[in-house]
Amino acid sequence: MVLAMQRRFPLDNPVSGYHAVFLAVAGAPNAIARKTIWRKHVGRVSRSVLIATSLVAGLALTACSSRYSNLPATYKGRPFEDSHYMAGPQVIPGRVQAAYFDLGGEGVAYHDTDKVNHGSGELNHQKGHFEGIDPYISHFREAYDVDLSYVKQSADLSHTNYYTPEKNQFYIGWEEDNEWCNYTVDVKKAGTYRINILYGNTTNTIRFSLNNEPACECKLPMHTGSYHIWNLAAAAGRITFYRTGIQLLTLHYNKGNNLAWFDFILENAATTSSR
Ligand SMILES: [Ca+2]
Repeated sequence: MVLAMQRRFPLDNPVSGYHAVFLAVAGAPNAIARKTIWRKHVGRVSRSVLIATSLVAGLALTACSSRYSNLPATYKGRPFEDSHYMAGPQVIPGRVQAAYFDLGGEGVAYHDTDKVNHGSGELNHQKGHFEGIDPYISHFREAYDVDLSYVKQSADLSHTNYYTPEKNQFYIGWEEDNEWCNYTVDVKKAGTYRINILYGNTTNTIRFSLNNEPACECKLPMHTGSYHIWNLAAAAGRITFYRTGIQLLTLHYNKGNNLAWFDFILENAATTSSR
């Protein structure tokens, strides 16, 4: 239990750091050892402050660990976060951003065919693709294998779209068959949802699995004529979340599209739900 929590919340986190010190002090063989550990890691703070802080930290860690207990036991990924996005798991009902796939790397949070990020890490370093744009946007997650870019005035908004995306909207592209991305999501209402998808280019079928079980097939209904001509696939598919709480949603996709976001719209709420 403790090891599992420490893996999920590394020791550079002050909350888990205090908790780890508390555990070390509690496990020390004698008073001298306890005092040494205490002073080494915490300094000359009062024992009551240390105990109170550690108890709070322990309770917080237990609550977080419990919150994530619905994820498949073997899953080692965690929700996306960075210096700009700190909202935690994406919420359903609501919009799941394709580019906010989980942290954890190849084979854990995603599968991508090659090690290059052909958008943020390649195309967007070329002239005409980054000037005047916040580097956070033009080079978003460029160190990741999953190929990402953003909606540009020149490429995406200088013509008529079937559905106009927002400027600077992130999307995943350069897709290949059998690639996938994981999203740790927070389902607030159990029930059946329809999924609207913002996409570009070809007709296609994409799939979602839920907690590693097949859950939904979505149809992208028409060829838009270009990766940069965008369309809304309304009610592209339907998915049922049988319970509320933190769950693992996996997007399985194929060659031929840009994918920006997925709107999960509740159609029929479940009469009962459980965590
Ligand atoms: Ca790639």
